[in-house]
Amino acid sequence: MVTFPTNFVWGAATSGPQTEGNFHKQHQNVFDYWFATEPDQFDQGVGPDTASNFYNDYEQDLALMAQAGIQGLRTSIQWTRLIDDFETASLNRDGVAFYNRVIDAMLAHHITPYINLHHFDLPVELYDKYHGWESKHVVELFVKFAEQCFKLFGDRVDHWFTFNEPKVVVDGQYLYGWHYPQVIDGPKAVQVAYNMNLASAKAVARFHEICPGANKQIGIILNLTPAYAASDDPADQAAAEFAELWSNKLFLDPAVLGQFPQPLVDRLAADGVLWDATPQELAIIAANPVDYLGVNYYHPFRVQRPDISPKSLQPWMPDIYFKEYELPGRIMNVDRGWEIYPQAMTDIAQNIQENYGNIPWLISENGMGVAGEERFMDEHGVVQDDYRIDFMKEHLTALAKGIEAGSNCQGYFVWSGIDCWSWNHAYHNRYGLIRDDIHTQTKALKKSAGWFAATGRRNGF
Ligand code: BGP
Repeated sequence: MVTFPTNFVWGAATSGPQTEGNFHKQHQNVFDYWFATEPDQFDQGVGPDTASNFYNDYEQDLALMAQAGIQGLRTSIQWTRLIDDFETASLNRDGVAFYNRVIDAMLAHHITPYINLHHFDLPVELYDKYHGWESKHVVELFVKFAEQCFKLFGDRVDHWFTFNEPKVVVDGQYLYGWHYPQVIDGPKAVQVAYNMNLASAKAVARFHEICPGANKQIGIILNLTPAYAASDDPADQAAAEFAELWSNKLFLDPAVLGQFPQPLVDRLAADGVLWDATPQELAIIAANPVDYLGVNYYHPFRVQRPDISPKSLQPWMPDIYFKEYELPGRIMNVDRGWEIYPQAMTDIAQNIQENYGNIPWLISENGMGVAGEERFMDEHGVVQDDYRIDFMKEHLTALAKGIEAGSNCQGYFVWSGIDCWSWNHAYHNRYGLIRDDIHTQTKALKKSAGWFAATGRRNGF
């Protein structure tokens, strides 16, 4: 049997923009705007405008999650729902009432809230006016929004996160164009990374002032993916070293250790693209490490030497130092196009234990997205998702090894509780323990929900 420590939290993760729907929302975030202006690139017609209808269905959805044994729910507050005026952070009454209802309903269902403040969902207005995360003014506006959240909900919410996967904002919105506003600019992406680190540290500082108390904690959610080198060849090793700095340590080091990794700073400075930082800001980052970490893990990062020379790519892009490749013979989640490699769970656990002071952490996302799940429905309409159960078992087994070795992992949050909207793939791949029929908005437990509940009760499998 694979067992977990007492008090290990069996949870689920989701986000506001991917579940709520736009109902009564005053402002658009970048994804609302993108979907409204370019709907053709998303299939199935259902977008963040409707999503999984959580705004209307939250009571029923939370009841189903409780049945699925979900003890903690990580979701997010949408900046564009809670706030009316971004400059003053004045409150939107309907937004305040909605999040109050949701948090109270979670507590009534004995589901512990874990609240995140930013899940890729920059208000589009702040991009139009200030170029979003490129601007330090937006850092200040984010902190004002965070303060409102802490004041409004800090009495009932003990566990907070500043950002979900800020590296995906850097990559998706400012470097490779996967996400709106599709800025493709290496030096700007470097500044965005710095500004988001600064915003996180400033929010951490305000949190501790507004919500003192040993039971109150705030962290950041990072998609930590060990960079595995293609070979022992020094060129591949150097590529993996840079990839590790750029993809993981860029956020992990400032958040936990209070400083940026020096080799990365040196490299960016030598390339003439180092961020604009002041000593005062660096002191804020140094003084405000997170209390705990959320780690999202889906797939490994396989890297090899780049096939372009550093001088050939102008303007600067990080890709001059490494190239992602596909490991021959790897096992794939074909629908999502991601390699399945559970061993990384053990490696991540070990890294946090050995290099980051064994800070408390949890898996804040892990899961399997599968297309066409109707294929696996039995005669009672229950999706027989044994593949998802196997995926969770394999990853949990690898995680348990890291915990046995002493890593301070305190929970596993599956992505996701209920099928939800995805940034580039809409409802194509389904991740939920609970199915959402997006045409009727009826929700039903999948087989994996029963397995998850039983695993939580036994604290293992
Ligand atoms: C993570 C995001 C989630 C979720 C998940 C699954 O990066 O934090 O919001 O979307 O990935 O990925 P996708 O939706 O792209 O299949």
